[in-house]
Amino acid sequence: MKHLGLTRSRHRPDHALITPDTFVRTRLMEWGDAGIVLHVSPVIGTGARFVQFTAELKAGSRVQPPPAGTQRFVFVLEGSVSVTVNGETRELGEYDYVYLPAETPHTLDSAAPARLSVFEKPFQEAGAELPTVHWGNERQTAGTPFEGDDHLIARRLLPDELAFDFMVSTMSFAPGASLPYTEVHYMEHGLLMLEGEGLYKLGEEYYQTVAGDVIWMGAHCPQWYAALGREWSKYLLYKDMNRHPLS
Ligand code: UGY
Ligand code: MN
Repeated sequence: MKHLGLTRSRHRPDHALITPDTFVRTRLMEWGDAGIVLHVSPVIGTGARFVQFTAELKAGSRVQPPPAGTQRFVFVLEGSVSVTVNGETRELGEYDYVYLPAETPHTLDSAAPARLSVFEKPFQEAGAELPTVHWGNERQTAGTPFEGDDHLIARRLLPDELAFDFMVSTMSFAPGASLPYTEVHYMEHGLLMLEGEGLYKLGEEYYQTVAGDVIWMGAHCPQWYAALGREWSKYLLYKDMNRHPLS
């Protein structure tokens, strides 16, 4: 039915579902020859306060830091990338990630094609504590039952510290598990469906959601998810945190 222009993608003032059949590539100065699919930015819906994109690196791509004042979080979806920061180089593979604070000189280099999920946000300073570089692997990160449900596991990929003004986590759902209630909150989300499938309620609408889909949830967008199918489903989730709305 592609020839009729049908798609599951939807763009609403307070949320968006963006499915891979509608991805369009561009380039960004800092990302050199990498293909960039910009999913979420200040121009989406009524506007986002962060940026989410997928970066498709080629063999030999070299990446420079984001614009001044911007933090970067990089999660490896496929392939590997070497990250050099503070005089140290680490090779990141699948589900490895790194958080790079604002004003931190660094480079990313790929010897072979790689696919990365990236979140970037202007840093909101508050107090003397500054966040520092943070590395990890999602699969080696301890999970906790979300609101007491051991069929719904949350993994925080960044330290739960006030110095950080956003969090990236994963949420893993057993088939049939769901968020305990429809959430409505000030904080925004950027989401990448990593594994499995389910039903996402955004505002008043229910969307079939599968691995590869991207979702943006604006401030106060009612949100609920239930996992379908026979496998666990998992999504990567950005959320702003720890800052006064008027600061
Ligand atoms: O904690 C959260 O905001 C998270 N449970 N939201 C979500 O999964 N949509
Ligand atoms: Mn939420």
